[in-house]
Amino acid sequence: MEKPDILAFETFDEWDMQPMQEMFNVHQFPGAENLQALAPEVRESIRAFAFKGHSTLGADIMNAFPKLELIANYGVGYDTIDVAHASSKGIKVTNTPDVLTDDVADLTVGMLLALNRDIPGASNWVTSGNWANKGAYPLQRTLSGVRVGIAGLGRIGLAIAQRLAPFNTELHYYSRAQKDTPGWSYHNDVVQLAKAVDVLIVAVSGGPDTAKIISKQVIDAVGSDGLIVNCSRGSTVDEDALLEALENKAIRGFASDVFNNEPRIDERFLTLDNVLLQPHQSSATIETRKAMGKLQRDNLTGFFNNGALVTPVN
Ligand code: 8YV
Repeated sequence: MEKPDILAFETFDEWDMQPMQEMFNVHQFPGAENLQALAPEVRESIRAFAFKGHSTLGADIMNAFPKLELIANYGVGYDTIDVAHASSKGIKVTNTPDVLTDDVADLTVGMLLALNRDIPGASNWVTSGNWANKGAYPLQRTLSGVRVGIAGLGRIGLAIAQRLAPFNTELHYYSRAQKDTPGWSYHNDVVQLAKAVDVLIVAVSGGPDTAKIISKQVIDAVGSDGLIVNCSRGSTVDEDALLEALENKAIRGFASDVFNNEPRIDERFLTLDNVLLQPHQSSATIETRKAMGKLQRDNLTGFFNNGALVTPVN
């Protein structure tokens, strides 16, 4: 059987590219502005996208590939993919859930611990010689007994909550429907959740439904003693309102793995001393990235073998 032609977006690690090339004729996406760099016969041969990254994948790109049948996303979030348009054209979309849940939850808890105790600042205190010259580092805050609110109790939000429960925290959450989680307080509104907690963790999926769900009102409700930690998407936060709150110390701190306009994030973040910033790397371990690549390929091969998708989105 002839190998199907597919288009790879962004660069893939060798451990992904090699098996992909064994099964498919892999062509490289030249960028949305540069589609004419693909010969028309190549463009017309492409049957699937091995999508990776966070660029916009809209109707214009999909429509340029008349034989496109499948978009296999490397990642659980697919907010930049126009799934409605894909569905309208009979194009299937898949993602890579579950395999990254633990790593994302681990990094989120790590960000909270690091922000709350200012672990990076304290490390700098030692390496700069301040410990020897100036003495003890300023006192930080405890996590024990703190009220933690999780906005979005899907797979990742739940894994974060399960990790934080043994830290002797009081758990609150917001989600569209109440879950069977005895002892955790449900709020059907994010502002109400923010009012009830000391730490707000953002774990909703990205996309239009959650755009700026962390609004100025939510940020104000978190208050000057509160922290916000974001592991979802930059789009979920009103960044202007957040930056203003951080500059005015209207909240105590912000930790995040995700931003608008990554990697060229708003430069105001870079000058703040009450933030902990990560380069969108919560799933970035060798083990998880290999598992994500395998799941993406399993969707591609399943589709071309017998139409079976492991983790369909639409
Ligand atoms: C990215 C992510 O997919 O899974 C997601 O939704 O945001 C990440 O795991 C990863 O950075 C590759 O682009």
